[in-house]
Amino acid sequence: RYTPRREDKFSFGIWTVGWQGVDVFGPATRAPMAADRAVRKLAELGAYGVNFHDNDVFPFEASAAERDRRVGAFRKALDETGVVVTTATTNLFSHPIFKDGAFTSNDRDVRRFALRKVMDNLDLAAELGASIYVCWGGREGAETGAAKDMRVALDRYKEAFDVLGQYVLDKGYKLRFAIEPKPNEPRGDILLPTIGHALAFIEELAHPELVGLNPEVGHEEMAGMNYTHGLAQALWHKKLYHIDLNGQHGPRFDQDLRFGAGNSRGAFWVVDLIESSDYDGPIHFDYKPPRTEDDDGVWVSAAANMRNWLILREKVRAFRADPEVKAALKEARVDQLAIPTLAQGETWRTVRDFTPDIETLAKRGAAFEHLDQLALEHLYGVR
Ligand code: GLT
Ligand code: MN
Ligand code: MN
Ligand code: MN
Repeated sequence: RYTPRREDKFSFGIWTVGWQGVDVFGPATRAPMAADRAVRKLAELGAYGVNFHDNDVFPFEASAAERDRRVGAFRKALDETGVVVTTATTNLFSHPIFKDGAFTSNDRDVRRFALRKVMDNLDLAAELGASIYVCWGGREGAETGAAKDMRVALDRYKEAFDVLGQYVLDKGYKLRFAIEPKPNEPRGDILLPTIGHALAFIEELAHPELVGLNPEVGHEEMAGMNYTHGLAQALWHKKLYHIDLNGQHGPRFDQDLRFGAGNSRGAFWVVDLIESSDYDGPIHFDYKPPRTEDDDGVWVSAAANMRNWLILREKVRAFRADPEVKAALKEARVDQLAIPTLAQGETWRTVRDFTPDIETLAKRGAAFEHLDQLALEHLYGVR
């Protein structure tokens, strides 16, 4: 009943199941996982696609021969399983040279090398058939005040997207970039901290049509934002290129829990929005199997992401089909918001002296609580 199918388009970052559990207070609790093993195991669980960083497939220091060998093994696993590369990205945060950022490092050589590193992996991404290229600028930021002029840093951030956009156009790649906002961690404060900041930034680029968003549940919730509302605004701007699904318990460190854990009420509305939208990218999970888990636990938690999506999808569909919900929606006048405030041909003159029955309007309840309780009862499984 909750078995993932290809058409569900579930995908995972290679680094998710491959996370060894290193955190600020302790070393790895699990062995390294080769990218090809991750692909094979994810395929067994019913995943359709993957996203990868260059250095999820081969190490930063890899020789050309080593890189080819690792990419070969990765490609073989993809071919043999039919798992698709939907998305790719660059690791611009692990190596010490990126300690002050990549595109916005104060060091120009680091910035130039970062562009080169992205171009190298754009070639591989195009070769493997990716259509979205994620840009998470985890190290683009600061802990201190005077060390970085944020306005100048934004000039350099824009310059990077302009150069990389031109590269993709000149090469004829069918790739679009998706910026992933995050407010903090690993930097004290990260540039482009929320969906809204990133949307405004995109409009200043040379090729805004090549750049959209990859919002992550936990990152928006760390900033106290409503993730579903953020997705809705990204959709409204036609900028929702990709989604990073996971779970988070409010504003605290980035938890990257499996989807459906953490804010499960929020997860219900995420599924509801995506189901009713024209988003047709992968249903992508970017989570971390907790450090407590062994290899078996990794696959239990990986499978649970997809299972939770399917469970919530069933609940959302039942909610939307429920006649009592339909009546409650009507009662809450949800449909009326779709009616333009001015009718065809009307102008400000029409409403310039509009005087409704203020007393009646002020007394009238919105009837939202009944509607929301019906949603919760579907979520709690009693309807
Ligand atoms: C890293 C980060 C994620 C980003 C990945 C893309 S890497 O794990 O925490 O949120 O999506 O670079
Ligand atoms: Mn992410
Ligand atoms: Mn995260
Ligand atoms: Mn993450």
